[in-house]
Amino acid sequence: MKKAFITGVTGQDGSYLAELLLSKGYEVHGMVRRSSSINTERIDHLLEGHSGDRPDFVLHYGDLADPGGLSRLLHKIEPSEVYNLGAQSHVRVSFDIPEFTADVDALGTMRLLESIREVNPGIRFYQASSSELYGLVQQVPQSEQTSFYPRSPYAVAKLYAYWITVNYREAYNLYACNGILFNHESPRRGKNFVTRKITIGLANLLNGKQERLVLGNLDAKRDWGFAGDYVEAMWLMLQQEQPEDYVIATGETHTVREFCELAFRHAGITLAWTGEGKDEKGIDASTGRVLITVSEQYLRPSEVDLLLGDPAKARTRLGWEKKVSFKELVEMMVKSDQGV
Ligand code: NDP
Ligand code: GDR
Repeated sequence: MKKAFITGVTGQDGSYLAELLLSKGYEVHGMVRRSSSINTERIDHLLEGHSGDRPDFVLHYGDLADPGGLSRLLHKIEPSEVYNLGAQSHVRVSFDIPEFTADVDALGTMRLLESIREVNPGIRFYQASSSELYGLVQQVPQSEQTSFYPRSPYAVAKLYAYWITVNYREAYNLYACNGILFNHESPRRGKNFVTRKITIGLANLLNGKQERLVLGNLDAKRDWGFAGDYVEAMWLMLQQEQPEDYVIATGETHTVREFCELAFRHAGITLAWTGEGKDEKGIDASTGRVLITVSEQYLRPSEVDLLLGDPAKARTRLGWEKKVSFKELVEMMVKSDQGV
């Protein structure tokens, strides 16, 4: 039986990856951070009916800031594959906690690679790299050949993690891969990322729990896919003959404004826009009610304006294709937050 170790198992991607690997017959070990309130809601369903004890799905306390603990876990678990999904993953928040972000996202990756080198260099390693590496737009669509220009403490930390993964592959011959994943969303997306904020906000507006949805930059363009599709690519990257880096994206880009329009349309509301910049408002075209406003508090000191990925290498080499379209993704999230 293959054994996998996942950092960030309590996050959006960790939960989908754990499901995928369990369905493939893996023994899955997940690392959980200690927190004052229980943080396993995305994976609790995997433990249901097992009296909290499932032999093929085991959780361990640990933290990417704690190198001794990482080594002890690798010794104890003896995994054949390690997926490093753990991170302070919010770009806006990284401007508020840059050192913590660098410690966990950059040095945490190096600590895990060091543990692999020390415990078992035969372990296959996946690093959760990000389209945020591209940052300031230099070329579209962005591919494995596009140069990087990170625009946030998060992206700079992920740049270190990207290169330390490449370096350990070249220096120590580790099977280590970067998945350069573009934004991917789901009903399990963290509530303060823009897509989920919109679909939850819409549900709250409809049932009267919220007056307005307050957003930041409506013009940012993102290549949004479905997280369930993207974890398959992570697994595929570790099943190849040679370790390589791959872009995973849909090849389509949409503005935050378009995401709002589509989400509200699913609820029968046609949005119209009035005003400009911070005075812009999204109104219900049939009633004139203001539903969306803009606040500077959600703008970033430096923004990434346009992300659009070219997944050609993943398609030809991994046989990977997205299954869920943008429209289906928005509908899935809207329905889920409305309890439909
Ligand atoms: P989430 O924010 O949903 O999950 C992040 C996970 O990391 C959580 O399990 C969190 O634990 C854990 N974590 C945070 N700090 C630490 C730490 N110090 N030690 C160990 N674990 C920690 O992110 P996603 O699932 O969306 O993303 C997974 C990874 O992929 C991240 O590295 C992210 O940066 C990267 N990525 C994500 C993309 C996306 O669009 N979703 C695109 C490209 C890259 P807790 O639950 O306790 O907070
Ligand atoms: P991103 O995702 O920064 O791309 O990082 P996020 O959903 O936070 O922002 C996407 C775009 O929407 C704009 N925006 C807002 N964003 C948030 N969070 N809240 C708002 O109110 C709002 N209004 C407008 C942002 O300015 C931005 O342009 C995600 C994370 O998952 C990273 O970990 C990952 O590496 C990248 O995707 C790829």
